Amino acid sequence: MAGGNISSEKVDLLIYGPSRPILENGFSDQFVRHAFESKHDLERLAPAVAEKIRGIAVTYHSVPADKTALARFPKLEIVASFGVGYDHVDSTYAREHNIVVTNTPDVLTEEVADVAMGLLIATLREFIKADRYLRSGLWLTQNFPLSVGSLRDRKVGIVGMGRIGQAIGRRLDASRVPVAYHSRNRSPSVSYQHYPDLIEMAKAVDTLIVIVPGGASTAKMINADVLKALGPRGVVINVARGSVIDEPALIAALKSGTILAAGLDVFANEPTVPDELRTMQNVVLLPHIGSASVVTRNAMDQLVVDNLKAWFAGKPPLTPVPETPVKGR
Ligand code: NAP
Ligand code: 8YV
Repeated sequence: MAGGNISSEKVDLLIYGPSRPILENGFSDQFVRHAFESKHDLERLAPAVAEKIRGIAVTYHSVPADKTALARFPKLEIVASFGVGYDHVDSTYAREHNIVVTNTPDVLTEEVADVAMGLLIATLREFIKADRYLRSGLWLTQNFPLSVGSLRDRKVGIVGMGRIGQAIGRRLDASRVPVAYHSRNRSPSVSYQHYPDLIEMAKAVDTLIVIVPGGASTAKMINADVLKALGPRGVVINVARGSVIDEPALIAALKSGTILAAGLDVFANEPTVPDELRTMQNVVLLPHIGSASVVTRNAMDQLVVDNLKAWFAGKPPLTPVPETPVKGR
């Protein structure tokens, strides 16, 4: 990747997606900010301004930094994306055009692992139903029914044993729950049983926690065959991307009793969630809040700003994605 110019000249930046205080106040007056909330808004960007843009902050996963969007900016050097997942950024186009892409790994790992663990327990022990039960006054007449699900008799298969998968594993270890995992490569960082074949793992466990990146290589990997292999005690927790699950197959499996329950933080067509899921009793649904605390989202925003500042100070970006490595700045 080519380096940004180290000079005192002004740098035009595009803030693409919702803006927030750290993105507004974190840049010195060396930077000229242009803010556009959505792809639709971007169409209003004057070509004379587009020609000056050298850096983009993509501030939410719902704004696609696809080829059409990126191709508007002939002088683009860096796309600093908010979030560790960057399946909404065309990193292949970026690599081919000498544009570096950065994401925000690590700063959200423990937060997302907390949510995965909370979602697992809430799903198994039916916290949401129990809360509704109490509020409705039903507790005054009889105790809440015992939950069929429990963490105590489970074996969890983690799908994806990267940064967040390992943090989820640590939480399951502390809870004394046996763990196995599926990924394409064995991880040298863990000693859990590795299953290169997802169906084989689904047969061997009764719970899947899904935490792989989105994109073509993981699209609909949790399909009807995997759900059938998981079996009638099966529970699926998805904190990865909606694209990773075949959503109609999941709905059918939940309806027919092919699996027991699901806890979902992500959906195929966010923020629209199928009515069938919204009316089911054996699911817990969260509006993509894996990293959504003030402290963690601020750390993610700060890393977006720091990547851009490092680049335009002539230094290597802090967290380039593997597709666009930066060497020797
Ligand atoms: P990471 O460190 O890059 O780990 C990714 C893991 O997935 C690795 O173990 C990788 O192993 C595995 N993997 C990748 N492609 C695979 C494939 N085709 N089949 C099987 N395994 C595959 O990423 P991370 O930091 O843990 O984050 C993981 C993902 O979580 C992000 O990309 C994002 O989509 C999602 N996420 C969601 C939220 C939320 O709010 N719900 C928050 C943060 C992150 P191999 O390469 O060996 O296969
Ligand atoms: C963010 C996420 O909510 O980091 C990710 O991959 O999914 C979440 O932390 C999302 O990226 C916001 O755009």
